[in-house]
Amino acid sequence: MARMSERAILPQRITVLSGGVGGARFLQGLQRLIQRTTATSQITVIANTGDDIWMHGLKVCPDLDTVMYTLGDGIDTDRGWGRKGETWHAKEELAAYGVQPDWFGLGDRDLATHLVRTQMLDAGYSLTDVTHALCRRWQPGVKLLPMTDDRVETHVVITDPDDGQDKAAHFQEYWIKHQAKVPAKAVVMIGADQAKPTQSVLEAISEADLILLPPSNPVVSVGAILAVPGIRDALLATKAPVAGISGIINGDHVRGMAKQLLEVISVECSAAGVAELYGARSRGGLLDAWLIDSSDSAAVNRISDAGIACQAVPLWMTDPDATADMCQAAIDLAHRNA
Ligand code: FO1
Repeated sequence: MARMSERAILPQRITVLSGGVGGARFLQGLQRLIQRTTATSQITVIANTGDDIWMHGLKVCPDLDTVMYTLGDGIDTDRGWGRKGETWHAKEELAAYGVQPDWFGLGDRDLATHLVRTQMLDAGYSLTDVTHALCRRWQPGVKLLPMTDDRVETHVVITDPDDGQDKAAHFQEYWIKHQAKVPAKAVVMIGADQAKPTQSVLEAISEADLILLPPSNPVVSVGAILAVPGIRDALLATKAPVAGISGIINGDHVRGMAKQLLEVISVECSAAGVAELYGARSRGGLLDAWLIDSSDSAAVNRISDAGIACQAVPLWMTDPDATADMCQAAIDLAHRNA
């Protein structure tokens, strides 16, 4: 652990590109770090919206809601998504009518969020405005921004186990109905090439003092954010150092389905493989610094040789203080190598 004197002071404006469960847990640790160092840093979250799905006529935004509920203390901590104290009567009633899909966990409390969001979208508000309005209730303590206000949906080309045919399934179907256990052949961000980053997103990148890539899924979470034209270029152009934290430990994802999806895009499922996917800033890529888990310390040289400053530290987000230590290590590493 670095002595106080070696510790970098926390940057003032920190921008985090986040997915859902892993990103939200990371953000809890970053908030804990700011609290315990009594810094006045401000966090802006650019959240993935590729997981979004229209469900029974309502717009559901899993990663925006998971960050909002987690930081607003409304999350069900066992599931990592959805509301604590949830009930499922509406879901049961829809199933009783034989309404499909019946595999999506639509909670009664969560339903209110989707109703408010859909009503506001129908009234002409942008997803950015809607998210801001929802956060007035939840007070997550961060500025929460969708990566774009345009429609982007991640689909996975799978071999349907029912008929052996290849088909494009919405990411949620691949993940929830099939539990990522069916063969996946491609990942496609539908609409990404026509989507635009919002002005708020571009400012959050260009005006940041530090940018963090949390241990979110590099293919469908961070990868979906990077698929929005203009965001990658903004990251290459910003003065802020970019530091990432590996979500792959000892050759496997901590949770989720990164292992399966990295295979789809032919990227090695390792801390080094993901670092090389993001690339070194000095060689046209994104990363100045990359934290890997202590168990992967043998990969430090390979990652450093790829032009990315690398350090091996404990990366298990067992509680906010452990995650805060990871964030401090990432900030120090970025600071030393900026
Ligand atoms: N994940 C599940 O594994 N099963 C579900 O039924 C489920 C429902 C759900 C509803 C709303 C929401 O915001 C998230 C939900 N998630 C569910 C999680 C979601 O699939 C993932 O969190 C992200 O899409 C991937 O990070």
